Amino acid sequence: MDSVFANVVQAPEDPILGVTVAYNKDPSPAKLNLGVGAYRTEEGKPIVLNVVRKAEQLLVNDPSHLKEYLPILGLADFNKLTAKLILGADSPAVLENRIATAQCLSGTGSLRVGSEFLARHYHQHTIYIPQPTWGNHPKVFTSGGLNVKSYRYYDPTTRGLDLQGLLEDLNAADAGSVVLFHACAHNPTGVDPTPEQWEQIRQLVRSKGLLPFFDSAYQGFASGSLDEDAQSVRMFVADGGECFIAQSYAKNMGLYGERVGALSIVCKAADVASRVESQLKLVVRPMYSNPPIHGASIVAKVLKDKDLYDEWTAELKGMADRIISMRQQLFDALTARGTPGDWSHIIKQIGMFTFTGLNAEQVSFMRNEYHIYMTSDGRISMAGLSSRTVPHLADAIHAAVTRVA
Ligand code: PGU
Repeated sequence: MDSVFANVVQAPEDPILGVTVAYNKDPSPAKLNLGVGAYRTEEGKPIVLNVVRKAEQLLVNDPSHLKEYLPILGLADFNKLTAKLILGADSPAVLENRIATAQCLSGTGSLRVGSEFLARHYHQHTIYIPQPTWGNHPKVFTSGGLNVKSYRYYDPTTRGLDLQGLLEDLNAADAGSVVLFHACAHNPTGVDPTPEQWEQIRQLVRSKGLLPFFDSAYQGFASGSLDEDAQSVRMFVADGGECFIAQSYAKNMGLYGERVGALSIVCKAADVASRVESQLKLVVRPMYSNPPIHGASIVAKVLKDKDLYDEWTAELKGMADRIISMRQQLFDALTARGTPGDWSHIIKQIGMFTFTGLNAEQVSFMRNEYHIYMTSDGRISMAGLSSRTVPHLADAIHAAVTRVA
């Protein structure tokens, strides 16, 4: 008897996580995984932050720390502190209790819960996402019940922001549309608007009555400063208008597998926020009932304790600085090899990734000949690179550019 699933077709691997699957199968000792955005040390190893180890030790030693179910929207302390982290402790929205926050399954889960909430309670079901963007965005929002459209963002000829295109597209968007922005360190391009450009965008968004949805997956990872990387979001919240924010602690606290993040909905009034919060519970309860306790407890410990917080920001700055130094080293290595083309975007781009401009053929050449793995759009994770591996990558890029059209 045939299986009742005999007609199920083989699905393709995920464009980002599938790179790791292919990398793991490669027996070459020279292999290098620059696909997934996950931090590696100078030794090329994953890392658990010291401050996270300390917080975990404190939790283990605390007999009052239990494994009970959390409330539907998660750990209350965690939610308060997480909203403060992105908005600033002195934010009027925080002080006036105008924020509904749900602890969610990292950044992805926060985006998904936000999407489901919008599909149920917001009159406009269209969300505009930048072109290009993180590959999972269209899938999350479509699965979450929204219609996805895109706005121009990146200009490949200048390797910079297409501000004109962005403003034109948002100006032409249907009234009330939701607009997704990367709070900082745009993935995959590494191109962020300047503060002046953000201000222009903000004015257009508000004058058209669009609803901003910020994806903040890299706070502190771009500049090394948590406050600086939150400026775009704070600018939009300062005008008193409403917005959605999805936050992740995957990168900035290295809690990837703990799946810890939050969705905050900033409202115009406290009573609205409280009703919104009540409805968020109805979204979450049938999806996963309530979020996991461990990761959120770590984060709450770190954010509550001044010493732990200071230690965290120092470790975070260390990671951001190492990535920035990798940019310089790769740029210098290509310059030393006389690799054809202008590579200054490597040092200009912001955050975890360099959007190299390498095409899909060059990417597959580098995989086949050099065992270097990256996403097919030519994005490389600078955090996966180290001083030891820069020459290998520079050799591979040089060969790809000179030998593959
Ligand atoms: N939003 C953006 C812009 C991201 O880049 C990522 C992760 C997320 C959200 C989701 O992160 P969480 O782990 O759910 O908090 N992007 C990385 C990690 C791999 C992946 O695709 O999930 C990346 O390499 O693009």
